[in-house]
Amino acid sequence: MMTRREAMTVAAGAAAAILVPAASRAADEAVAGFTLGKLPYTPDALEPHIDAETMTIHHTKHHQAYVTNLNDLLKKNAPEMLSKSIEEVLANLKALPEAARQGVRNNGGGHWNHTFFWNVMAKDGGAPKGDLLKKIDESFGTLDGFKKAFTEACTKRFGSGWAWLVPGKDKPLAIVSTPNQDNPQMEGGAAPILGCDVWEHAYYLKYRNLRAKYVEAWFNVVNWDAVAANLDKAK
Ligand code: MN3
Repeated sequence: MMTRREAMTVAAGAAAAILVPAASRAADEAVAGFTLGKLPYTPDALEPHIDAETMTIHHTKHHQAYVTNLNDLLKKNAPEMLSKSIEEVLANLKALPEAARQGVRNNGGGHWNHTFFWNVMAKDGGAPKGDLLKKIDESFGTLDGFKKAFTEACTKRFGSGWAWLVPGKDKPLAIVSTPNQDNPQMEGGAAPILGCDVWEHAYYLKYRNLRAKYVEAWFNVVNWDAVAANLDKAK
């Protein structure tokens, strides 16, 4: 498939007399808004821990819906935000018209959270080591201590939401949980270094009502190198 820019270049080449001013072309492309990124692996890559059907529906239906709804809301209410980064949009929710604010929070949060989530998982995620492991030990005693506390945050989140590992204040790392598609940055907190989606759509096909079983399996596909890289970025 040809991208829009390539199509324009071809068209411009075929009819050299038609000139598209660069500025208006950029503005036109910006209006397209946010797009659904590709998964960093095939949908079946995380089997048996996360099944391909769940992954496919989660990415192409749920995540896509957040992107579509976010674009629709911004087109109607704040088109200038369509050319911003998703982080900028989420950091400026208060600047949005009130009628659109909660919708952008939900759908923009959904877009950021899922993009982040796909990238902290991998087929062979390895184990935490080096500075990351040291900080986990300092904060939670042991890796098992961390897993226990994180699982508790996942299972105690009432309804839909997320559990996050974030840079801490008293200790190097801390666990927080947020409802809906919120994330710690929305309230001015630091960017998370790991997150787990505990909406039922993330696990119900395979694990039914057993959220703790899903979280236990999910630890097998945590991409610890990505978590370590997120920790480095947070420094
Ligand atoms: Mn989800």
